[in-house]
Amino acid sequence: MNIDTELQVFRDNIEAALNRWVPIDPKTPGGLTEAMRYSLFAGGKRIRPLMLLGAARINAQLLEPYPAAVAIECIHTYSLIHDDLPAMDDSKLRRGLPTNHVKFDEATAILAGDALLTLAFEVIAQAYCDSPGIAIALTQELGRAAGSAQLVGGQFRDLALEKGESEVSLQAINEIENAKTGALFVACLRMGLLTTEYAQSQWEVVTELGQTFGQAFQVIDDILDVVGDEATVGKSLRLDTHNNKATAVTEYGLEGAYKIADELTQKALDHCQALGEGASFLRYLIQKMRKRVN
Ligand code: GRG
Repeated sequence: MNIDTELQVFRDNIEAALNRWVPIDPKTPGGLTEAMRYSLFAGGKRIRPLMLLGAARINAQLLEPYPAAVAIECIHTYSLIHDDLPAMDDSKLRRGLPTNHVKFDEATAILAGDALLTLAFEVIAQAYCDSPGIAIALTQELGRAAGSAQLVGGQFRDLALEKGESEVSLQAINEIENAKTGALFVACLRMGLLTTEYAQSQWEVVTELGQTFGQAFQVIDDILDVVGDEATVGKSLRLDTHNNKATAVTEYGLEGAYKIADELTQKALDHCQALGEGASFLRYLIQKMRKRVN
């Protein structure tokens, strides 16, 4: 199978798995189901589940990776719904559509996010219950990456910076971006590995790879915030400028930011080298993301 076909197969399977699992319980109120699925199927790139599947194909497969991929996309979508709320970024556009709270209302958006966050852990518990050791390890990875020291903690620190409650520095910004973006990227790769017969040395490599790829992804996000148009990128832009946020672009200029994105992309590709031929899909994904326009 060529790699473009493989991407399409992965994408189709991710959509089918999301359809199957969300929501897990048919007793979920109709309005809540609608709000959860509205953001989940609004046309995201599915980069995190694709990374997980990319890591899951490095070694011989032990367990089906798709439920873990569903869990990660649920967490990511919840974080976007909550990030867009008036109390946070107050964004009107996401994935090319009105944000969840604009389409429904604020309370519904909060609850849809809460339900997706909770569902992620239920999916893992249910799908991997016959392999409790792996289920626990997957839960730990996801909980850590989504929790108070990483995703939520990074968001908290970001808001504190915006409110002027803490000192802006490049180091603080890098730490926040690693927490908000990098930690989940690392978790995707580790969770993918956990569904395979992996070697400990690979665990260290994917950790470095996830961090580096997360940084590259973030710098490209900063660039798109400046050079992109909302119709193509599909979300509210110029928020960084509006919020006076220090980014790779404000610190190093556009040209400097492109150079950093290239360097980080190359570093991520170098990490893939250590994972051998099995990492060819991850290499492809990293190259594709460098050229992304949304
Ligand atoms: C509210 C707990 C909480 C966390 C919010 C993820 C996040 C933290 C904020 C989103 C804002 C942002 C610009 C984050 C950094 C980059 C990023 C995660 C972009 C969105 O991810 P994509 O590009 O989105 O993968 P799609 O829509 O393609 O899934």
